[in-house]
Amino acid sequence: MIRAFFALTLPDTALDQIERLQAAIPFGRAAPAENLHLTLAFLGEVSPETLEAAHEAAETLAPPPFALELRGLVHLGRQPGGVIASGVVPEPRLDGLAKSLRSRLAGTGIQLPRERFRPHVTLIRLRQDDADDATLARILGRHADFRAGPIPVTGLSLFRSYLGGDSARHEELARYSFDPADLRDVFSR
Ligand code: 2AM
Repeated sequence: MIRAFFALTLPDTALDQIERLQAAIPFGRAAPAENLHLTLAFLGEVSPETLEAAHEAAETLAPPPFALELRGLVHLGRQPGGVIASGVVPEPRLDGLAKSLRSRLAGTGIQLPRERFRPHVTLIRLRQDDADDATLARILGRHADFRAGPIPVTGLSLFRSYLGGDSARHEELARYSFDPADLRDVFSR
């Protein structure tokens, strides 16, 4: 079985900003730059046939390119533990992209976890005793003005995730670029 997910990758400028922010948070395990992504749909453990069906479904997507912006920090998951993630400025085209991807996947019979789409980029993974509520609240407040972007979204990627060791390893299996004819619009804005 193959553990896989669809995600947006981030450009180097955003990764640099994120790495500076991670360095300013004095606890938890920072996600390495090569693991930073915005998950659109988590497939879980799937067979090679299901992965192929997911790949074919993603190939039919043709949304217009758009840009997004990271903003502020949020804590996700149960405290103690969970993760610190960057939030994302609400962007209907991002929600639309996740929705059409998920409905195409569902159309091929793939069962996705029932979690609603909550755009974020996981930055720090917390162990149970890393930070108490007050410390966590202080850090989230201190970095509430974190911003990264605008980040042009010109395609998405299918990743395989290998668990084990200190942090998972992600391998990009496929990249789905949006219509190159539209890219000039995003970059010229
Ligand atoms: P996240 O950090 O954006 O939450 C690979 O496991 C990736 O899939 C993780 O980095 C995680 O991204 C995302 N993911 C989303 N839902 C998940 C779930 N239920 N279990 C594990 N990973 C999930």
